[in-house]
Amino acid sequence: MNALLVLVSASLAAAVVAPPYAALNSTIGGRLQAATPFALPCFSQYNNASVKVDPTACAQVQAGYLKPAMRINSFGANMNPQWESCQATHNQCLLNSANPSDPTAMAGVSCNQGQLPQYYINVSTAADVQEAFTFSASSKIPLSIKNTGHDYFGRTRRPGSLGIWTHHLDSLSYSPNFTPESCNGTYRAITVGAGVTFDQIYNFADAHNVTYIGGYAESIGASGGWLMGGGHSVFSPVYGLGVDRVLEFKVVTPDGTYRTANACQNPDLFWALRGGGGATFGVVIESTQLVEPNVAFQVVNIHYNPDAAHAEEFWNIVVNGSLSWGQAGWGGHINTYGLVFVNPLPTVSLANAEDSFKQIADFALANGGTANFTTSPRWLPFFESTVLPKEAPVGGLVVLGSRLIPKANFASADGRAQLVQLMLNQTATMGFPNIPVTTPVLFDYVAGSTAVTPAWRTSLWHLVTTGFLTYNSTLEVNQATYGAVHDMVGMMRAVAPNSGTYFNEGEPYETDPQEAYWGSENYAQLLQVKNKYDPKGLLDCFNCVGSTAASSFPCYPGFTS
Ligand SMILES: Cc1cc2nc3c(=O)[nH]c(=O)nc-3n(C[C@H](O)[C@H](O)[C@H](O)COP(=O)(O)OP(=O)(O)OC[C@H]3O[C@@H](n4cnc5c(N)ncnc54)[C@H](O)[C@@H]3O)c2cc1C
Ligand SMILES: *[C@@H]1O[C@H](CO)[C@@H](O)[C@H](O)[C@H]1NC(C)=O
Ligand SMILES: *[C@@H]1O[C@H](CO)[C@@H](O)[C@H](O)[C@H]1NC(C)=O
Ligand SMILES: *[C@@H]1O[C@H](CO)[C@@H](O)[C@H](O)[C@H]1NC(C)=O
Ligand SMILES: *[C@@H]1O[C@H](CO)[C@@H](O)[C@H](O)[C@H]1NC(C)=O
Ligand SMILES: *[C@@H]1O[C@H](CO)[C@@H](O)[C@H](O)[C@H]1NC(C)=O
Ligand SMILES: *[C@@H]1O[C@H](CO)[C@@H](O)[C@H](O)[C@H]1NC(C)=O
Ligand SMILES: *[C@@H]1O[C@H](CO)[C@@H](O)[C@H](O)[C@H]1NC(C)=O
Ligand SMILES: *[C@@H]1O[C@H](CO)[C@@H](O)[C@H](O)[C@H]1NC(C)=O
Ligand SMILES: CC(=O)N[C@H]1CO[C@H](CO)[C@@H](O)[C@@H]1O
Repeated sequence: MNALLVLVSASLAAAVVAPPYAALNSTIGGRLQAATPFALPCFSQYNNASVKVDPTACAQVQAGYLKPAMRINSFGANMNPQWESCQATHNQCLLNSANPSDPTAMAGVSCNQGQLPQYYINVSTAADVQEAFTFSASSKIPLSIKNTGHDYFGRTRRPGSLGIWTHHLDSLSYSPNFTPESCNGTYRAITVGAGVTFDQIYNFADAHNVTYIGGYAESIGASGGWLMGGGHSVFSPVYGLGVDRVLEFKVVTPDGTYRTANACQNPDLFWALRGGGGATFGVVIESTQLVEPNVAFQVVNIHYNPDAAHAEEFWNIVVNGSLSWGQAGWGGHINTYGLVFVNPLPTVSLANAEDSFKQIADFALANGGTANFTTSPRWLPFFESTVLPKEAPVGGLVVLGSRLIPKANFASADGRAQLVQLMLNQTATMGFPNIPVTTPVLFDYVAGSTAVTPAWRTSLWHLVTTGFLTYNSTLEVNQATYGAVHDMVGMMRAVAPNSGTYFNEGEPYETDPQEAYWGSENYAQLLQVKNKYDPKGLLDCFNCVGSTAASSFPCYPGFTS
C-alpha cells in the first residue's frame, strides 16, 4: 500500500513537469535536471512537504559548507549563500555558516527553493544553449546563467527561470602561436572552456611553463563573470586586466547564433564582452587569453597587528607608500591577513623590494609583526603557499561595496590625509578594509578597447568594504547591513567623486550603476550592442546593461540607510 502510494506520487511528480519543460527535456535528450538547494539533504521538509533527511549527504554538505571546492560542484550553491535565499521573503534553505552543524537551522524548518531556478541544463555543447534560448523565446520563461556562483549580487539566479550551468565546459588548450579567426598575427595563448577555474589554469600553465594572469582565488571561472566584468589580478599593474588580455570569445548570442567575437569578427560584440558584464550579451562557451612566458617575481609578505593605537601610523605609511609602489609595478592585497605585494618586472630586484617596503616592514617588526622578502620562481608555488591560505572566505553571507580610488588622491598631502581618515573611519565602522591593489597602473592601454569604466585606467586602489549577514538575521537587519555598506561607499564616493567601481565587486544598491560600472559613454554604446544581439531581451540581470526595473527581481531585499 505504502509502496504503491510512493510509486503513484513518484509518477505524479514526474508528470508535474510543465509542458514547455517536458518538451525541452526531450529536445535535449532527457538531460533536463530538477534544481535542488545545496543544503536539502539536511532537512526533513522540502517546499513544505515531508522528505527524508540524508545523513551521509548532509554530513558532506556541512563539512564543505565553507569550502569553494564543495560549493562549485553543486548547481544549488552560491559562494555567498544569501543569494540562494529569496531575501525579501526569507524563503530559503540555509545552514548556520558560523556552525553548519547547528540543529536550530534545520530542525522543524522547511528547506525552500529560494531564488533557485526549478530546472537547469548541465551544458555540454553550444547546442544546449541554443535550445535554451529557443525555449525562453517561445515559453517566455526567463533564463539565468551560472558558472561557479561567485557573483556578489547573486546574478546567477532568478526564481522561476531555466538555469544554464556552464561549469562542466572544461576544455583547456595551449598554443604558442594562436591566431584569432580572420585576424593576422600570432599570440602565446590558452583557450579555456567557460567552466574552467583558476586553479585548473594555474596548474595547466605551470605544466606548459607559462604564466596566466588571473585572480586571487582558486575556483572563480576564467571565462565567465570574472572576465566579462573586468577581471583583476595582482599582476594587473604590469600585464593589464582580464579584459585587456582576452583575444577571442566563442559565444551563443540570444538569437541562437554561435559566434566568434574578436578584433576582426563581431568587433562590437567583442568590445562589449570586454567589460560589459556577464549574462548580458550571450552565453560564452570558451575564451582565448594571452599568457606570458614564465616569470619569476619578487614577493613582499608583511604581517602586522593593526590595533587601534597604531592604526593612524599604519595607514599613514601605507597611503604614503602606495603611489610609488604602484608606479614601480607592485600589485597586491592589503587586508586583515596582512600586506602581500608582488612585482614581475625583471628590473626590480629583491634589494629594491626591501628598500621600497622598508618603512612598513620596520613598522610591522616594531609592533610584533613579521616581514618577508622572497623571489618566487613561478606563480603556482606562490599561489599554493601564499594565496590559498589567505583567499577570501566563502560560505558566509558577505555583502560587498567598493570604489576605485584614483592615483590623484595619493598625489597630494591633503588627498593622503583625507584617505587616512577614510581608512580609520572604515575600520571603525565596517572593520578592517580590504584593498586589492590591482589596477593596471603601468599597462599600456589602447584607449577605447574595453568597456570597463575608464576609472580603472587612472586609479591605484580598488577599495572594498564588507558587511555580514547571518542565515537567520531579520529582513530589517539585512536591509540595515546593505545600507551600512551603501553609506560607506557613499563616503568613498565623496573622496573619489569622478571615479568608478568594479562591476563584479560593487554594492547591489550603487547609486548610479551605469556611471559607476561603465561611465555614460561606454554605457550608451553597450546598450546599442545589447539591443542588437538581444533584441527580445532574453537575458536580464540585476543592474546589468539594459536590465529592466528592479521589480523584475523581487527577491532583492533593498536597503535602509
Ligand atoms: C571569494 C571570492 C574571491 C574573488 N576574487 C577575485 C579576484 O581576485 N579578482 C577579481 O577580479 N574578482 C574576484 N572576485 C569576483 C569574481 O570575479 C566575480 O564574482 C565573478 O563574477 C565570478 O565569475 P564566475 O563566472 O566565476 O561566477 P558566476 O557567479 O557563476 O557568474 C558571474 C556572472 O557572470 C555570468 N556568467 C557566468 N558564466 C557565464 C557565461 N559563460 N556566459 C555568460 N555569462 C556568464 C553569470 O550569469 C553571473 O551574472 C572574487 C569573488 C569571490 C566570491
Ligand atoms: C527528463 O527526461 C528524462 C528521461 O526521460 C528523465 O529521466 C528526467 O527525469 C526528465 N527530467 C525532468 C526534470 O523531469
Ligand atoms: C511554504 O510555506 C511558506 C510559508 O507559509 C510559503 O511562503 C511558501 O510559499 C511555501 N512554499 C511552497 C513551495 O509551497
Ligand atoms: C554534468 O555533465 C558532465 C558531463 O558534461 C558530467 O560529468 C557531470 O557529472 C554532470 N553533472 C551533473 C550534476 O549532472
Ligand atoms: C591581414 O594581412 C593581409 C596581408 O598583409 C591584409 O591584406 C589584411 O588586411 C590583414 N587583415 C587584417 C584583419 O588585419
Ligand atoms: C621556462 O620558460 C623560461 C622563460 O621563458 C625559460 O627561461 C626556461 O628555460 C623555461 N624552462 C623550461 C623547463 O622549459
Ligand atoms: C612618504 O614616503 C616617502 C618615500 O616615498 C618618504 O621619503 C617620506 O618620509 C614618507 N613620509 C611619511 C610622512 O611617512
Ligand atoms: C565616519 O564618518 C562619518 C561621516 O563623516 C561620521 O559621521 C562618523 O562619525 C565617522 N566615524 C568614525 C568612527 O570616524
Ligand atoms: C539565529 O539563530 C541562532 C542559533 O542558530 C540564535 O542564537 C540566534 O538568536 C538567532 N537570531 C535570530 C535573529 O533569530
Ligand atoms: C615563512 C617565513 O619565511 N617566515 C619568516 C618571515 O619573517 C620572520 C621575521 O620577520 C621570520 O621569523 C619568519 O620565519
